[in-house]
Amino acid sequence: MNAAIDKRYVTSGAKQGEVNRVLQCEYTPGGKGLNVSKVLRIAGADVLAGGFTGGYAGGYIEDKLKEKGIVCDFYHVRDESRSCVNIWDRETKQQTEYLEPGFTVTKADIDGFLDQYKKQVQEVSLVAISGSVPKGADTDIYKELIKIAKGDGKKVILDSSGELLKQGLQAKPTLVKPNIDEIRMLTGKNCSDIDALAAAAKEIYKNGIAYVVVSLGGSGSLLVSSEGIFQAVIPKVKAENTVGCGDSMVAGFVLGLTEGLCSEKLLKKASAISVASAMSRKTGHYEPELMKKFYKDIIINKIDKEMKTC
Ligand code: TA6
Repeated sequence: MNAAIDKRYVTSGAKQGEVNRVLQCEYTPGGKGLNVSKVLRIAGADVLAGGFTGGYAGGYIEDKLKEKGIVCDFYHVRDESRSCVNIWDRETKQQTEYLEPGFTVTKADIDGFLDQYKKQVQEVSLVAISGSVPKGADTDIYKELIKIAKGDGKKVILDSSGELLKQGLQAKPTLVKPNIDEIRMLTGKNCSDIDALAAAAKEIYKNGIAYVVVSLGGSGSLLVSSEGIFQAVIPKVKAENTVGCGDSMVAGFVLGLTEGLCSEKLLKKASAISVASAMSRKTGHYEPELMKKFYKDIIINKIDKEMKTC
């Protein structure tokens, strides 16, 4: 719902309080949902992108998406769409992000978006909901979007955080991908080791979420489903740009659920796309050849016996 222009800066020895010249910069359509959309297009999927865009920035975002063959059906507002800055400093080898909150939407904007969304849900096979929302949207908005999509018989993937995630879970999306901090917030458990993490994810699964994925960054990820608990062990790679890797993983889950893959293959596919995207300097991008290569290197361990369906 909160499209952005992602601006990737390369600096060298940038210092707070000083004038720093950017060595390289790259602009791409961003915001988690649009990174998911871009990765899906590379995989050859048909994608419809919705949410809010505004002003000249919004026009730039949509033009760039259309160049990639992504169907755009955004609700337009007058204010300018936001920018999200991702700075890679060559000297410190540090990556720093500045995420603007974006414009404020009114109740009329939300109602107009919902009318559009209800029609969009009828046209698609699966709904992926990712990232933050503009100011003015209530924290139960994702819960409402999930209810509408499920009411139309569509699978829903939710990748968000805080109250948006917590309230979204009440509508029982098909798949959620909390990180460790989010799963700690949701369950109140410390999740100090993989077994504790699996137990916490299982708790969310038992509340009616068919697939619970916990991203562990460089240590891979965990998936809990009715088929059991699986851990993906990923190869050590020299990442070029990790921004958007979680979004690439969501795109992998969209593809895998649409193909009807079993949990093991679903996690393997999503992990391979995520690792391949970390090797790309561009945000929300991966090379299919690299994904095929990594697919073979990813090990999926089943760490629990058959589980009863919830
Ligand atoms: O996950 C990476 C990223 O999508 C960046 O590309 C940047 O757009 C940011 O997250 C936006 O996050 P948000 O949750 O505000 O959509």
